[in-house]
Amino acid sequence: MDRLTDTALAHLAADIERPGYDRRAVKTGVVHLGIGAFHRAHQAVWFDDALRAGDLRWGVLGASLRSADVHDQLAPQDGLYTLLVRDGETTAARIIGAVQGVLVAPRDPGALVQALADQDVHIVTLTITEKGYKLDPVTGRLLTDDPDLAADLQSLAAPRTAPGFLTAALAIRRTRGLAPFTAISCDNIPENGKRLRAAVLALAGAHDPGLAAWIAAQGAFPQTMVDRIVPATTADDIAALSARLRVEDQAMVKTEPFRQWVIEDRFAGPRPDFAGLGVQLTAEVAPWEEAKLRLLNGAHSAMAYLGGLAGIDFIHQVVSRPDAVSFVEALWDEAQTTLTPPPGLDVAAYRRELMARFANPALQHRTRQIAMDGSQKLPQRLLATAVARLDASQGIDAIALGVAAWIRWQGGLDDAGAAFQVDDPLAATTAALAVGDAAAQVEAFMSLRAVFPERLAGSPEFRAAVTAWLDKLLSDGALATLAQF
Ligand code: NAI
Ligand code: CS2
Repeated sequence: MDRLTDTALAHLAADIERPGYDRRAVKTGVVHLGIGAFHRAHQAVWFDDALRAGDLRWGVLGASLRSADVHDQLAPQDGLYTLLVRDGETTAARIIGAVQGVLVAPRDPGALVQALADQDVHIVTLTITEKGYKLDPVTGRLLTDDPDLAADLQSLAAPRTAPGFLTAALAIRRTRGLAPFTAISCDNIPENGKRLRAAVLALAGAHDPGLAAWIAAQGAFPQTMVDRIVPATTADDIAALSARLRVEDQAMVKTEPFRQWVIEDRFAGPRPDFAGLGVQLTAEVAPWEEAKLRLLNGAHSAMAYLGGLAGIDFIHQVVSRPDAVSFVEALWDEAQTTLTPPPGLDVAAYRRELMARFANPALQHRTRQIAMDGSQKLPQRLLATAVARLDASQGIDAIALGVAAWIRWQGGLDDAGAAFQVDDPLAATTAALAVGDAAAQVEAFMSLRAVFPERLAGSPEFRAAVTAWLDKLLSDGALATLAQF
């Protein structure tokens, strides 16, 4: 079957939305690092909206810092792909034209550095997953013993890490008398802008204190909150779409109708008319970010481990169980008291909307996908809430069950005894801790300072609650434990 290309666009069925602007006239104004599914269903769609509105400065050059997969999917398709928006029975299809090409950084690091240094590039967005920042998840400090980061600290001639690429390109921009770009982290990490800025300043400072001072004074690393559920695409998704399009699209992404992007209003240069496109610009992102991480993502992670242990494949199947819904509501009751909701966020309505989003059966969002990289996710999703609750002398029962399920997951065996691979940068370490009875495991895990802060490790109440739930999970399994909750 032919591939989706610029020439194929004219032959698509009338109900498929098309870019509608002259793609040849589009300039590259954005470089995106980590062009996975989420970027293609979120930021790239807003840049596509800007292009459709007639501002042709915002084409996107994608880059992969690791594999060539997305390059190989998009290159034969002129960068085109389909955004499928699924809601129950309905599926809307829109072809996104914003992506102009994909660089594979390990093949040619210099090409990515030069692209980032281009005078027309004003914005750099990043979705490199939590682990791509090379930061300690608890303290946010640079992992200087990471081999790639150590290499970038030595030399930026051929960068390997995202902070390394940004720093190398900013050095060239400074030499050329260009303004820095605005670097927007779109990963689910707390204080994402501050952390990215700190990583870049640390690297720049190691090479050239003058460069670090220039970036500190003129650069912009706004905080952001990003939200849209984007499950990984499957081979079945591609086959079904190809039958509908009559051309093959290997780069398609599927998502839900909901989308939200809150950006701190701090830019180093030009930007699209974000506000006109429905992006929220604000002085204070933290309250939005905390609400999203602790409510949406906290529930997601807890459901991923409990559901995954019980052999439940998808999130909508988890929330089809009344006991799981009660558990999520209890978790949200605990999280809610720790929030300072921003003006404009009605938490009760937000919770109702989240539950409906989780229940969307057309999304097919795998518990296994969300379970990935838990060591990087737990601190901001569940543990920060636990700290705030304990500081306020409040209970942590539901959070403790979520944490116990994560610990149980590290053993790599589900409740039916089936083995699975724990996909996490700390998997080897956590596997060695997940031995013995509940008390022994909790004792061992509490010394894992990359995940559990002193405040929790030293809390008898936290330890006791996690141990009690882990004991139940080990003896009765996740479903029976949820039923007793
Ligand atoms: P994906 O698996 O499709 O893409 C991940 C991207 O990150 C790939 O480009 C990969 O090469 C890159 N990456 C992975 N490890 C890296 C490393 N160590 N260094 C540099 N790059 C690395 O995943 P997806 O769905 O695009 O999600 C990526 C991130 O986007 C998530 O981790 C999360 O922080 C954020 N996000 C995702 C949402 C979703 O529903 N999928 C929604 C909100 C945020
Ligand atoms: C999920 C998120 O994979 C995960 O860990 O919790 O990617 C979630 O889908 C998004 O944050 C929704 O915005």
